[in-house]
Amino acid sequence: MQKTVVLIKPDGLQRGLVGEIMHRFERKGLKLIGLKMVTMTDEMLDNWYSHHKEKDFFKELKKFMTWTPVVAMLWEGVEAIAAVRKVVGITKSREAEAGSVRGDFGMSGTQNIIHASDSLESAEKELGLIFNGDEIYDYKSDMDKLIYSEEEA
Ligand code: FUP
Repeated sequence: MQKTVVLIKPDGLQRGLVGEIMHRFERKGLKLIGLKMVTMTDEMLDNWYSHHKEKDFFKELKKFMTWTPVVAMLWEGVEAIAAVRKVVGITKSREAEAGSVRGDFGMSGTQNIIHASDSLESAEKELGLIFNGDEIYDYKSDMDKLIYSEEEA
């Protein structure tokens, strides 16, 4: 099973969307294995968004991401990284598909409510930046029997 990191960004937290967003992942059939609030630091953000360091929006992005704490979640499931990205929607919220979190709740390409890991590499990196080993919960959910066939699970 894959693990993937989701952040509810400062706009999502302040707009009271935390419960709504978590509910969507729960109903999708993903398993919550980590959850905390985090104040992102300059250092974390330089690392997190290292691929955007040279972009002209980088300073604004960092300011936005430190506006308030974020809610960090770790979700687990079969091919969870791609599945979660579909729930999240594309970067520019006003063009994101209706039914996705960004498509349903946002208009901005910067203040876009939510982050989700986009590859195995980024999931591993982001997990390491946010969660300590003892904050990741390994438990058996009987729900998996309802969500997946035996072969898939
Ligand atoms: P995503 O994976 O959809 O979050 O998108 P990216 O990794 O490309 O971008 C990370 C974050 O940078 C976005 F969520 C918001 C910010 N960003 C901008 O502010 N302007 C841009 O043109 C592109 C990204």
